[in-house]
Amino acid sequence: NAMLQWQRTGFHFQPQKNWMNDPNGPVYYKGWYHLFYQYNPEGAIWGDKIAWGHAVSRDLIHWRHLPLAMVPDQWYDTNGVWTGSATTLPDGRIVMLYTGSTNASVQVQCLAEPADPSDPLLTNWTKYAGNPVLYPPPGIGPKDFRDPTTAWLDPSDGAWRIVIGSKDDRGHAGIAVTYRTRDLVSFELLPGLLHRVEGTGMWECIDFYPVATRGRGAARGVDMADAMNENGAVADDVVHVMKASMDDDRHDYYALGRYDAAANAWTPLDGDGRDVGTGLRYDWGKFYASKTFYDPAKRRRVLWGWVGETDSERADVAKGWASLQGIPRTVLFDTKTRANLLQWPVDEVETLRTNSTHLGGVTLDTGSVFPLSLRRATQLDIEAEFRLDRRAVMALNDADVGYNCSTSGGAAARGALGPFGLLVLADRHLREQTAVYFYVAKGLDGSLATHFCQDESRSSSAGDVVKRVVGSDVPVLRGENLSLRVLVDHSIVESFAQGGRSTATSRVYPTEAIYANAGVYLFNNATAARVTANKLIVHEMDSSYNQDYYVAAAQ
Ligand code: DQQ
Repeated sequence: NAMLQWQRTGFHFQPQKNWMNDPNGPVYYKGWYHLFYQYNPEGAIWGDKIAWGHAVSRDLIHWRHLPLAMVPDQWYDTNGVWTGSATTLPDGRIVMLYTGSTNASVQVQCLAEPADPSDPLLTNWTKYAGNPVLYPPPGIGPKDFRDPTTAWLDPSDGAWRIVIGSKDDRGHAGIAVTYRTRDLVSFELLPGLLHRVEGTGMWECIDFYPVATRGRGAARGVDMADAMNENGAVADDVVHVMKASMDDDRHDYYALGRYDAAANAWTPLDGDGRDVGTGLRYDWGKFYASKTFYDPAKRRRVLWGWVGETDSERADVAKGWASLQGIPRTVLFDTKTRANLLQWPVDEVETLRTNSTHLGGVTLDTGSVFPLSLRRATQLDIEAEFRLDRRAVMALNDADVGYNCSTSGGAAARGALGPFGLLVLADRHLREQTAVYFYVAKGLDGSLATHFCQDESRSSSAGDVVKRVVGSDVPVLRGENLSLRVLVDHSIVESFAQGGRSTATSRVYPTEAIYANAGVYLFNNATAARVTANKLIVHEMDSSYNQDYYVAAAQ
């Protein structure tokens, strides 16, 4: 449907057509980044014949699509080749562990390896003849056992560990179970649970990885093996992130904790209040089934997340495709707050920047909107920093108490110290707009709290779209400005506040604010404070689907 063509992105990953969901087995191999993904070759909706799509890149931004890596062609995965992870063996070879949905819809774990390890593109895959390698253990439901993590070697015994997500019907608890294996073929269930959180339901796509918390190491990623000493004790400048994709509410939750390998236990640093599912999310918008990998080439940990559609299934079928992947994000421990991760678009995305417009120093009166003059505003990378006028401090007494993005009136509901920020994918009459904004309010204890929200409620005049106000409070430390990074790409707005302490991704479906009719505005809807945009740089972005790039790169 040509009418819907504008919704396709310029620099976010998507297949040429059909349905996509979770990122699978991201890995770096012989100079290439590989992304596999859940894919339905038969249409634009999820189905019972899910296969593994595959693409490769030199830089995580320019992708070359390859043939399907695996399809459901065995009794143990005939209902779907589901989510899995890559493991790099000590000799450099790669293996994949994935979930098969069997002919009886039982969830089993399976092993596959490249048919030709000398092929850097890893085009063909061979499933292990002895599959499946793992069945649901006693006490676990046959349909509640999926999405194996990357395996890591425990130095204490030289054997591999993997984690798989499930649920325990007693207490409707999400659980993480650990297996030990020497050969990735026969597995032993470790006693106890790596973790369990009451009331959170089925945990899909568990991710478990270390981040460094101190010194120069904190600026780099950490591979599992580098986080432990030879006895299997975790280094004291490392914490482990546990992430679960919660099937109940379809969000990716994480927490920081201590991993005790000998005890097969992980414990959240800050107790129950900030446990997996009760505290932090990777993203407050549409972002699910994410997975990290360690990139040895750039010594960083990179996060991929599935960004689904929020329009109707009917609209997806009409346009012939569904879903995007977010721009890959580097993940680091926040050494300033020491309480959260920092997520940031990989540096390589900046190579797409062209035509940069610098507009710093604009002051916005209360209740004002300021249009930016840009050539094209459908593909952007925006860097902005705001400061509230000094008088704002005086207005503090009037600030509302206990603001909440999702129950607020969004960008149109005025308070003393917010909302203010950016309107993107906005038409000339501002009938359609996606607002990315801050709102300063008082916390329940009277202290100052800054909220970072994304308001989708006027993002489209189409009716069959889920439109919400999403976001959360975000830590702002003494002396910091309020900062935003916003990636705009036709039908996706991916925003990062305070250097990546909080993020929000929205799918949007403007009908008027498309092509040359899309614009960007600064706005300040606070009633008591002027706002200055100290810094405002808008980069127009090239498209990444440039096949010539690959002809050159392959030679
Ligand atoms: N998607 C896969 C499952 C996983 C779910 C099936 C998460 O393996 O649990 O497509 O989106």
